[in-house]
Amino acid sequence: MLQNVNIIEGDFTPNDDARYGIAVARFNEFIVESLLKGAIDSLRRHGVAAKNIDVMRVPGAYELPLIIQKMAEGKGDNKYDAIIALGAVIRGSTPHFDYVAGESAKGLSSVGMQHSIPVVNGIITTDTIEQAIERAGTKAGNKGSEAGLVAIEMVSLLSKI
Ligand code: INI
Repeated sequence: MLQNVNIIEGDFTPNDDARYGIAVARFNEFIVESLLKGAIDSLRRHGVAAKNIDVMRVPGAYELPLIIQKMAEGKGDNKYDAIIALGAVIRGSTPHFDYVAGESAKGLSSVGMQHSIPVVNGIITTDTIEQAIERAGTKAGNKGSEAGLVAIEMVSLLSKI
């Protein structure tokens, strides 16, 4: 069925010029620092030079969309080909979980669409701290590493269309 069609997809071949921004929330730092390590590790292992990765820190996940919007507006040397948002919103420790989680996810997708740039959602939302630990480099992998891979694939795909 797929014979003779043109399939266009991204790959993980490094693009020497691509620049990646990572915006990281400090809230739940213990978890989020593992996501950050994972994201940087993914990018570096796939050939992205350290000088092409910028990390910006914000207080909490709720602040991520604004800083990512500023990053997406960057031009020249401050232009990013993809931006990764990293944070951890844990229901157990916040009464306004739904608000913080919902608003940050909505904000990220709106910036991505507005600027036609991949904004990768690496904000984990869990019921418990244990689940967050599982997604930050233990049983359930590292969502930061996955976000790094998604960013590379999307930069590659966008360069082909
Ligand atoms: N920010 C998070 O990144 N994760 C959380 O779990 C969280 N909790 O628990 O409330 C959280 N709150 C802070 C929020 O992101 C803002 O920094 C704050 O509301 C100030 O705007």
